[in-house]
Amino acid sequence: HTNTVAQVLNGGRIPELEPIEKAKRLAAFAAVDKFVGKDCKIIGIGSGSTVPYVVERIQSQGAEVNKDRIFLPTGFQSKELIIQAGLNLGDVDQHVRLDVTIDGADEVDSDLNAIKGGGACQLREKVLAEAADTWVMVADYRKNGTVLGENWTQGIPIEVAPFAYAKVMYDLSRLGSPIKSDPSVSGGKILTLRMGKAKAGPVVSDNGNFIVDAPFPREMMKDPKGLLTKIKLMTGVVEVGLFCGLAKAAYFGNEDGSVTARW
Ligand code: ABF
Repeated sequence: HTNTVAQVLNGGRIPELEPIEKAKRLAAFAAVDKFVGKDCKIIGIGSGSTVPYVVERIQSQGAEVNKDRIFLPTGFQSKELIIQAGLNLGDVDQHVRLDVTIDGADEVDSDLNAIKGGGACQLREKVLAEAADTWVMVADYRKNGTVLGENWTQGIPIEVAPFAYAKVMYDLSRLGSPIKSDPSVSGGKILTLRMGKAKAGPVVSDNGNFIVDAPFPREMMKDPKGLLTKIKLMTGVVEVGLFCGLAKAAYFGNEDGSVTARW
C-alpha cells in the first residue's frame, strides 16, 4: 500500500476536509487529470496548501507510471512533499525544460495574471513556470478575481537582496506604494518588510533573501505587466511575485463541489 500524501501529512489518518480544503482538492484533481498525462515525465511541483492535493492525485496514477518521472520542487516544502510521497526528486539545473508545472496562487485576475509569493517562494516558482511547456494554477474560489490586489494579499511580494531592502523600499514608495494608509489602495495596505511570526526578524526566503510586500493603487494594479517591468528594473530586486502571461489555465474549486476552469 502507498499512503496518499494527505494521509502521510495527517499521521496516517484520512482527514475530514473543510469546505475550503475540499475546493482546493477538487481544483488540484481536475488540473492533474487534464494536464498530467502518462507522457509527462518532468513535472514541477509548486508551493502552498493546494499543492499537496496535486501530489496526492499524481500518486494515485500509480507507482508504475511514476517510476519513470522526475519531480522538481519550487521550494523546501514541495521538496519534502516529493520525498515523502516517494517520488523521484530532481532539480532545474538537471532539467531546464519541464512538461508541466502545477502551482498555487494568491490572487488570479481575469487575464490569468497572478500574485504569488505568499509563501516567499516566487523566485523558484517563476523559474519552474517559465521552464515548463505548460503552467497551470490551482486554487479555491477565493483566489478567482478580476483585478489583482483587491483582497487577500498584503501587496505584491518582492524578493530582495537583504542589504538592499531599504533602497528597494524607497524605490517602491517613489513608484507609488504607500508608506501610510491611502484610500486609492485596497484595504489601506502599506509597504512592508515581511517579518517572521514572532516579529523578531525578517522572513528569509529559501534563497537567503528578504521579502517586501508592496501594495499599489487600484489604477496601477490594472496593468500588472507594466508594474512588473518597472519593479523588476529596480536594482536589488531578485524577483517579483507578479506572474503575467505565463498560465495556460487556472482551476478553481467551488463551494458547491464544481470546478471553474479558465484559460
Ligand atoms: C504558493 O503558495 C504561492 O505562490 C502562493 O503564495 C501560495 C498559494 O497557497 P495556497 O495554495 O495555500 O493558497 O503557490
